[in-house]
Amino acid sequence: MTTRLTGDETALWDAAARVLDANWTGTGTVPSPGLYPHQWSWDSTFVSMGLARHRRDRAERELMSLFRGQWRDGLLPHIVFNTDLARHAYFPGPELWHGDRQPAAPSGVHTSALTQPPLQALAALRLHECAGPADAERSRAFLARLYPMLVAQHRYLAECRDVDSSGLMAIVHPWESGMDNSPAWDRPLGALHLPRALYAPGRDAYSLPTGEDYERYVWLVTLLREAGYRPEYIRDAHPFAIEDPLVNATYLASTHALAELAAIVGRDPVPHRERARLIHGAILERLWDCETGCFRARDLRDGRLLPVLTVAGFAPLLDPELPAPIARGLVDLLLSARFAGAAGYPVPTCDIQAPAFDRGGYWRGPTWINTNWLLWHGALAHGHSVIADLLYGSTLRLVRQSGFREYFDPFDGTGRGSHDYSWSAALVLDLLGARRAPRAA
Ligand code: 2M8
Repeated sequence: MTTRLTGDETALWDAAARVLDANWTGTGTVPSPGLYPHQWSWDSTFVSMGLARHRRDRAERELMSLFRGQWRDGLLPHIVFNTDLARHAYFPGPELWHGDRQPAAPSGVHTSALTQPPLQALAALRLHECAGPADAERSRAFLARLYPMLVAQHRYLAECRDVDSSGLMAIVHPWESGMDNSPAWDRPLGALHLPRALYAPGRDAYSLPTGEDYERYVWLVTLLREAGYRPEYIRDAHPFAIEDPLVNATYLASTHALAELAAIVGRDPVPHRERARLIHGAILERLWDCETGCFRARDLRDGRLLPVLTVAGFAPLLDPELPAPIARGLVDLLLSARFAGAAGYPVPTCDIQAPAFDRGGYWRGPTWINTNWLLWHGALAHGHSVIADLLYGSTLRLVRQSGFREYFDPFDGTGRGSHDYSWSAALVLDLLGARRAPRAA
């Protein structure tokens, strides 16, 4: 695509690049310096997709910095801590995880012991696709270094997170979904049996006001930590084990990407293709709900689908082999008054008509740039240009109006959460870059 940016788009591009420059630490990019001062895995991965169009040298370093934290069993942690910061810079810091006592944890790097949507192979492939002829050889060499780490990450997911032997990966904590307080998690979180002592005397442990969510998050980490994060514990006993459509749609997209990367670096793509086929089938078989016409998360502890429709339910659009009638149905639901149809600034993260919907509630209603971006890709993959154009336009309108905020009110576009949020800036670079010729770093 050789379209030139307009003056307005050039200004937006420069503003986005400035945010990423300011949030660059020298080795990686923090999501936002005040609120999130460490490196987060899906944040950094989105950032690398934007940097691919701006500073590919930094995009490579971003991914490598993330993989510095990879555990010996392949787990790619969701946080790599900057230990130069004061202990109270962010809670929970390294002390919650006891990584230093885990034989599989890396030495000399402090990390969490959870993961996040596995988008890294997809990012690596996009990085390669964005490389000009002058960078082609260097890009191949980078992929050759990264490929074994990606394979180890995917092996961990297949061996340690396929809790129900279904082909899908399970998340064991809401933080792993990236959509921390999504209303989808209310039921499994509400069913947790927390020790009474964690609560102020006389309070009902099961009433789940928002303020108690944090105790439940920390309690889940405590259980995992005390079990040494063992896969057998995760499989047989951990009370939170969920197959989420967004997490698994990214897992599928990255598995496809891994097959392509294998071919590029001269390795065997077939095992990745086979795994992708398995994931594709299992998403349809286990997470598709024909009654609501949407994908829903499955709670492996009671075998039931979780009731609330969220933006995660549209993420299987990322699967290029999703049957066309299902893709069409998803687009209709997306355009309906439950999602984009009643929001001036789509896509809200939760069904507007659900009682749990909260226009300012973090992952309970606001619009986020990363979920819009994922759906934009999904819509493009299925040739649904009307919804793709709607997502493209409304995402740029949000940042033009309110800046690179963390999330946005879906009705009036008011910016919320932190300012100068990295993935909001990075994905705008990618959106703008998708419609113009690459420019030199
Ligand atoms: C939020 O999650 C962290 C915990 O991992 C938090 O609430 O402190 C989520 O929005 C998550 O998706 C994101 O990766 C992280 C950093 O931006 O913040």
